[in-house]
Amino acid sequence: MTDTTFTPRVFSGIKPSGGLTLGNYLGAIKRFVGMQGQMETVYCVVDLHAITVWQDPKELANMTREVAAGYLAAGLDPSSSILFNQSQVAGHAELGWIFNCVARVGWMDRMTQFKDKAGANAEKVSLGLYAYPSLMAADILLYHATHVPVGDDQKQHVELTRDIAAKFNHDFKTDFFPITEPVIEGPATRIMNLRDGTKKMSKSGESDMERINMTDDADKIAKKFKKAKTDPEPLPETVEGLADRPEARNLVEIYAALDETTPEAVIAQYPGAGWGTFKPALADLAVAKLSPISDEMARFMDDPAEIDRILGAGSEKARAIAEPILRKTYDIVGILRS
Ligand code: AQP
Repeated sequence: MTDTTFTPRVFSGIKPSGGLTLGNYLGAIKRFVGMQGQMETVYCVVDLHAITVWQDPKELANMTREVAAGYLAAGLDPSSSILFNQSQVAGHAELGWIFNCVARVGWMDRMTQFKDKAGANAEKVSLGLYAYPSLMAADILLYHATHVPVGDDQKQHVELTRDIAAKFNHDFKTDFFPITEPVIEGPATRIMNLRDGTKKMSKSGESDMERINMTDDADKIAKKFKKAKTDPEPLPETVEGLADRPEARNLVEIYAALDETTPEAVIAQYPGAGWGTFKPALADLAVAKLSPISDEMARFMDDPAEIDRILGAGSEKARAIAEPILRKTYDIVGILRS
């Protein structure tokens, strides 16, 4: 056994599989930016994950830039965090293959996100979609990341990462990989679909009306919240009254996350309010918080060469951390390199 201590390091990523949503912002980006400066932070645009489902080759590079623009516009500072796109650091795919040989088929069969995404079509989806959590483990462990901020939907994948690290360490009698901690906290760990409060808000959901996009203008945001599904009851007097009301709870949690407060404080501010009062207030708050970010995103997107430069420089810094970890992994596995 080697005595290894791990530098505290954050890793997380977002797929460029569509435009960023309010769920990505509140559940991920805003929290990523909040961890900047507290420890070393490595943030990625995970383009190899995006291609597990069909992506138009004419759009993919631009979607990758748009996610990078979202990070930057929300306050990610490339001089204090490493920002890059996954495919520019080949070690992700290399370590992903080694982890495909560590992870067990039975573990992958339990991944609920695969079941949700593949649905009745499981025979026809790509092998990449099935293996994606093992590549995600590689993304994290290639940097020996100790902390992974994610939304609630990714909890099972971070647990799988821990299982892969533990099995690798056990099989090769080492303690080379850390047992990473998921960081899932705050009022916005699972923002729900505006038309169905039992489903997660997703980039790739069927209807544009079910999500707020980071690039939506004020009119669109107001219209989407106005049309958001709710039950007929007004807001309750206390937060316990939201228990069996998924759509109402979702709108209150969105308000709380945008306003950096708690659902309790939101209910205390709007006790018994009707939707005709609460929805416009929520729309105004969302516009006030999101429009400076979407303006900034547009400014970054006007200069794609600058985004490419930032991602290229970030990739170099990422490779400097990843390469020794990958080399050592090959040595542990016993792979010949001349
Ligand atoms: N609705 C959400 N609420 C809170 N957090 C969310 N995240 C995604 N949706 C929500 C968090 O955003 C990060 C990046 O996710 P991703 O883009 O890599 O993958 P995803 O979770 O599969 O996101 P989508 O929007 O649902 O993408 P598609 O539709 O393409 O599959 C993660 O930390 C995630 O938890």
